[in-house]
Amino acid sequence: MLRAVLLALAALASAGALAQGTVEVNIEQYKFAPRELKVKAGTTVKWINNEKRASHSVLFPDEGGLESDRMMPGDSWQRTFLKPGRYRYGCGPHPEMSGVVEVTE
Ligand SMILES: [Cu+2]
Repeated sequence: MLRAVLLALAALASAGALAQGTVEVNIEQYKFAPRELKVKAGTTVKWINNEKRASHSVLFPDEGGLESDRMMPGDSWQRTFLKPGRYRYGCGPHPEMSGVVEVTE
């Protein structure tokens, strides 16, 4: 019983942290919106593919090509940024797409 209550509390706490610390980037019409994002260190950025058909990824060329799985319409992917810096990114299959996450202290 106590264990169940503790688990419920832990779930609530993590849900609260998520709601506070997550910023969404919408992917639609082959664009990331907002294209430039400024967040504090520790923030999670969640990319959501809102296309009708196209699939996309999130690719960080400055970090050895770190890339998300391919996101089908309706899929999302998230990354938590712990270190301040300017993180340029693009889309694997569509080099014309680009965005930036600027992480401050
Ligand atoms: Cu794309």
